[in-house]
Amino acid sequence: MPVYSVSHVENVRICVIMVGLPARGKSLIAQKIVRYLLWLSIKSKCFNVGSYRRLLTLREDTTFDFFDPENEAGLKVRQEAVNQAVKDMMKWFAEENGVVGILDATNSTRNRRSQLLKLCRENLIEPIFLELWCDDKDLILQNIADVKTTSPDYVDLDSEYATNDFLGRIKQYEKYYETMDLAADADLTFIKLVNVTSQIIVNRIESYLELRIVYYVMNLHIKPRSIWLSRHGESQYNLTGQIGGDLDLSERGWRYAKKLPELVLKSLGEEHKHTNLTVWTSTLKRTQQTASFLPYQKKLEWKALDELDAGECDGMTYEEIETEFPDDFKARDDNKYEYRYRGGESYRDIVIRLEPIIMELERQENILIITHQAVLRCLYAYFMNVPQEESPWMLIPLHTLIKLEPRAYLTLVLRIKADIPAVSTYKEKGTSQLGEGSVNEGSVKSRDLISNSAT
Ligand SMILES: *[C@@H]1O[C@H](CO)[C@@H](O)[C@H](O)[C@H]1NC(C)=O
Ligand SMILES: *[C@@H]1O[C@H](CO)[C@@H](O)[C@H](O)[C@H]1NC(C)=O
Ligand SMILES: *[C@@H]1O[C@H](CO)[C@@H](O)[C@H](O)[C@H]1NC(C)=O
Ligand SMILES: CC(=O)N[C@H]1CO[C@H](CO)[C@@H](O)[C@@H]1O
Repeated sequence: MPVYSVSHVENVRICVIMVGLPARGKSLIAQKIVRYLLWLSIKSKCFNVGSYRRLLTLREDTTFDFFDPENEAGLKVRQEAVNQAVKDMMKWFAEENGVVGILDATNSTRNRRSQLLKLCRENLIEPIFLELWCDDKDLILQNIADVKTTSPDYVDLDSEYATNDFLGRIKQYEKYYETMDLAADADLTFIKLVNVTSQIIVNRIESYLELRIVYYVMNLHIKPRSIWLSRHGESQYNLTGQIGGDLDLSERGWRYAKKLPELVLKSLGEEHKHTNLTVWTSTLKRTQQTASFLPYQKKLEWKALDELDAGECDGMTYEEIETEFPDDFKARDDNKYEYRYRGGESYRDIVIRLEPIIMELERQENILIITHQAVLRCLYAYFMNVPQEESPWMLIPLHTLIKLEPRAYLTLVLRIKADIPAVSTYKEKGTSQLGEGSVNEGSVKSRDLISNSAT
């Protein structure tokens, strides 16, 4: 049963220790795991040793020589950075009831790893090593390109300089790197991903939560790709402000459907205009009609993408709900994420049914998803790390195409408006009236390292 109740993970504490040379995508994967677990309401946090190091040194001092194992000053600073990160992580486990902490460091030697192992065991934390091993030169160069354009270490630096410096840094680590090994590390819990996921070695996975993490990383790939999200075009129910149902598009909704292929092309740009997208819709007519003019062969319907089930309130307007079920109306406003419609669903229920969609999305490349407001909010929250208190209130207007481009340290967001009017289906807290009022896109905050650069 894929339900993550708090009691289920009670008393389980896991430390994921990243292992791997620089430019293997460790930070990217560490952040993705955190984002995924937070989305499932499992308290997680990433402790990135690189950011601790940056606080301890000036950038001028961190050219690749700094990473030479013979460079004592450099070694001291790096050791200090690891110590501080570990200390903060232990404090977070103890004082904030953290469940999954990720230590994002190189931890290149067996000796270093055994120290961490000891510390975890002393604190009753399950350690799991996650190694990213790769000897595919193209992949490494691609990672370097990504890091260099987005890492704080290389802001404003010349591109060729940055690449060479980074290659130099990797060489320094290679001097003492020891990979995870089935013989030497037989007793440890670890996952080793070779060339991303061409080969996966899994050793001694014990708890259910560890297994979830393993399953998630097994689905990941790091090929560049984009994900497009759109709500269906305006539907007939807008005339009346009713929710739910399975009605046809309105005339303006059809206009949006006809315009959608052009919006997608615009978002692809001239260079990529021949890119093949796969289109996913829900099983409801309004999403399939919205997809009907798209020139792509591959279209899939997912029941899991259907709109939040409003149960007994299906087909009612918000005003009717307020009159007929005043307590429910208020309860939903008070905690929209948890509120479950009579005989229907809550936002949390949607997140649970979307989990297979997220897994499949991670495995796929370019996907365009046409779905419904509540479902789209949950998907967007996953990619943009939007907290639960905010996600059910996010403004995702009709007739707007959203393109998400996941990168190493952030997700780029492009919103393209179709310029076809539509009614607002946004309901603010405390009213049954529809309309966007004072809420704007600025209220959608992105957290941590995953930032939102809307254009
Ligand atoms: C990883 O990929 C590279 C390049 O494709 C290949 O030469 C190498 O054999 C692969 N390594 C393993 C262990 O699969
Ligand atoms: C949608 O609703 C607006 C006003 O609420 C109305 O002007 C418009 O005609 C409707 N569109 C259709 C045809 O459904
Ligand atoms: C996209 O898919 C179509 C049909 O499946 C195919 O004819 C076309 O060559 C593909 N285009 C690219 C760029 O792969
Ligand atoms: C960044 C990092 O964790 N590096 C450490 C890995 O382990 C070796 C050996 O203990 C240390 O010298 C590094 O500083």
